[in-house]
Amino acid sequence: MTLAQTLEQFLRRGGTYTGGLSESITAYRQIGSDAMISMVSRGRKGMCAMSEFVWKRPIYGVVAGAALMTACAASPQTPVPDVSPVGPVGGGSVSAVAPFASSGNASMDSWREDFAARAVAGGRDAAIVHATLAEIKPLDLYLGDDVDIAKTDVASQAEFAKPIWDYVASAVTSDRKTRGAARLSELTATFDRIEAAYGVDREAITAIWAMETNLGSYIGSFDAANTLSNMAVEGRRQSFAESELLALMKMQENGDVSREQLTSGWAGAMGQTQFMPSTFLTYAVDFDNDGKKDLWNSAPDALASAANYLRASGYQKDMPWGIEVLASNDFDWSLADGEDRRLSTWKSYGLSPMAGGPFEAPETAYAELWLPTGATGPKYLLFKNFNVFKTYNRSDSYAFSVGLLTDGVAGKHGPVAIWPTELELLTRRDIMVLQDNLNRLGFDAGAVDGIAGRGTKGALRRFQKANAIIPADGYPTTIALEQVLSAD
Ligand SMILES: [Ca+2]
Repeated sequence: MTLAQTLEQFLRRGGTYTGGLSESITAYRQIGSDAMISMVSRGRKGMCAMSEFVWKRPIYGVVAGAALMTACAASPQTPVPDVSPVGPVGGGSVSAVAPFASSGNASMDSWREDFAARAVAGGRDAAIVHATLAEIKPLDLYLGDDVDIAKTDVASQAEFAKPIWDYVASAVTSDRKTRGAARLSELTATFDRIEAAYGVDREAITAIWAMETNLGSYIGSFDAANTLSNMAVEGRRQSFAESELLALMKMQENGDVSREQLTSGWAGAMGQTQFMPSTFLTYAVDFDNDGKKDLWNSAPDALASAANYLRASGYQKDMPWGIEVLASNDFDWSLADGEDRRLSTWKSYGLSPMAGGPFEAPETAYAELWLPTGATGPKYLLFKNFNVFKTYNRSDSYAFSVGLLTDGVAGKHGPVAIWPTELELLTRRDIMVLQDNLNRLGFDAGAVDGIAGRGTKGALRRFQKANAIIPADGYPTTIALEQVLSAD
């Protein structure tokens, strides 16, 4: 189950993020440990603006909010078509939208009056604008009372990041592999057509399907228009939410969907492969030829649409996403620096496939060396398809899990190397201290945010290299923190 799904199940059982500490603790218990890894793995660059919203919450809310961050990146994000209002079209009147009944929230009501007028001025159909926005209601998730309470000192909270091996264990389950393999064989004819049409490997599509909605078994029960309206009123992602609402209106104008069927996850991602409305407009296809682009009920439509999106993101058929590698004990781990090098170069440095035999990729292919837990855990060469997975969700842990599921549904299981579960993990406060001191020493770790993303790991790696510390793997352990603290 993905974080968004866990969160949504919690909400459906009557939970709330905003009703006070005890309920927030409930949220923490149910989703907290799943959530933190995304904060650690994603880094500043990949965090969506929603994170600013959750960072203001008390610590348990912050932990719960981390799931929001995950899910706000949990759907295709690029490219976003231009669906902004472009000014009056055809002399249409901005007062053409029928009056709305109050939503019960004054801010929501005034935003809706204004936005509906702008939507119609931009050329949207007044009746569809009205139908889209008529039933919106404030959700605690976005507009609850405690959004601005507790100017939280996140740093003071001794929360541990969830290690990547726990994330992988919950995402890459034997159940998902088994059911994914079964669905692959049931849908052989469909996948034959999809591969021929889009050039995307069926195992990768199935892995995305498994990660997003458990193979279509969990597609979300929010109303997309309502959740996006709440996001707009909350304000921090207003222009994004409004663009998506306009796309939602265009979907209806195009006759692709009816107002009633627009269910989504809590952040507005829809259907079995979790498309945002703008992504739907650009990439959704009617692959079963019934006249409807039905990503909710038609697996062929949803899977072909995902393949269409992955192709546009640069997917390379019959190429690996990643290959687990072996290296000698004296290997220079500082080469795990995010740089792409040719496979022939990596071979000349002594890397070989963990599974034995030759690398199943061309010598000229580019890959980066990735050490999810530093020098003592599994190590991977990551190829372009890994970054294509990240266009669905920018988290390394997410893309890694998609990759492992891609292999898993084909009967290949990894990683082979043992996770270093004995390593002492840093608290979020520790990571902030680490970042602050790396910055002080002139190794740019970026913002001091308690999240050990690629920027922080890169700074630590450069510090280790400059101080002849071996291994220079950039992995933030308690030992590494002590070394940084004792440096002048
Ligand atoms: Ca269809």
